[in-house]
Amino acid sequence: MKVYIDGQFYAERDAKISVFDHGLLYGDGIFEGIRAYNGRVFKLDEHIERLFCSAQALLLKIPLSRAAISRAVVETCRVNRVRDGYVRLVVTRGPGTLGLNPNRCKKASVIIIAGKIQLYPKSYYEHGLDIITVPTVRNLHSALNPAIKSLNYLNNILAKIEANNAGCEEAVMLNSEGFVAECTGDNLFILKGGRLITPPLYAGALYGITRATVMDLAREAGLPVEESNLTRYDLFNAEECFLTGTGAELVPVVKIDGRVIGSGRPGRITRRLVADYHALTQISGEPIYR
Ligand code: PXG
Repeated sequence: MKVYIDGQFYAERDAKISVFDHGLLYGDGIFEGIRAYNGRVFKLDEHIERLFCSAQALLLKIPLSRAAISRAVVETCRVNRVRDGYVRLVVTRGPGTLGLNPNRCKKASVIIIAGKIQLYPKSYYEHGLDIITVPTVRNLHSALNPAIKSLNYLNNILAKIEANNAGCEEAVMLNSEGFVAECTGDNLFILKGGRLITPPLYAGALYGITRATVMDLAREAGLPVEESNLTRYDLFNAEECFLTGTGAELVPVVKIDGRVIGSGRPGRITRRLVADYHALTQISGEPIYR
C-alpha cells in the first residue's frame, strides 16, 4: 500500500508523521471516511465539501484547493489499484510546539490512505443489530459541535466502549435534553406510520452523507421523510429501524434496550432502501480509471 502525505507517496512502513503534530498531541484535525465502489469514488464532492466545512469551523487552513484534494483522493485510489475500498482522508493541524496553541503550527498536513474496507459481518444485515442506549451523552453544540468531523472522537469512543461492555456493536447516543442524536459512527432512522423519520441535525448528529443519500432515495420511492426529535419511546415503538454510514451503508436494527423493534426482523422498507442504496453505489461516483 502507498500512503499519500503532503503530495508524496510513501510505502506503508515509511508513512509517518511527526510526534509533534497537533493531530496526535491534541486531536486537532479533521477527517473523512469515503468509499469506492466499482472503480468510482462515491459522493466525493460531498465528502470534500464537509471536510472544508469542518476545517472552516476549526480555522484550519487546508493547504490544497477542493479540486486538488479531490484529485489526490482519486490518484491515491489509482496508485493502490482500488476498485472497491475505503479511503481515509485526514487533515491535521501539523507539527508545532508543545502547548495547544494552533498558531504555533506552520502548516496543516494532508494524509490519504486507500485500502480495503472492514465490513460488518453479513449476519448483521441478514438478522439486524441489537443495540442499546448508553449513558455518555452526545457532545453539546456549544462545547464541541457534533457536525465537525474532528480527530477528537472520544465522545463516540466512550459510547462505543459502553455498548461493547454490554455485548452490543452500536450505541444510541442521546443529547443533553434526552432526545436521540445518533449512534457512535452512524445516523439513525425509524419508520413509523409510513413515514421515514430521522433526528434533525440540531439534535446532535453528524451531517451524514449516507443519511442525505437515503433521504433522497426514500423521497424518490414516494416515502415521506421527516426530521423530528425522537425519544427512546419513539424508537421502541418504531415499525422499522436502521442505521446509516459510509462504512455500514444501511444496517437494520431489530432490538433496542431489550425491546424488539417491529417484527424483530429487518423490515420491508429497510430492505428496499438497502437495495436502492446498493444499486446507486454501483453506478455513480468519480471515476478512478479513465
Ligand atoms: N455519525 C458519526 C459520528 C460518524 O462518524 C456518521 C454518523 C455517518 O456519516 P456518513 O457521512 O459516513 O454517512 C459518521 C461517519 C470508521 C468510519 O472508520 C466512521 C464513519 C464513516 C466511515 C468510517 O469508523 N463515520
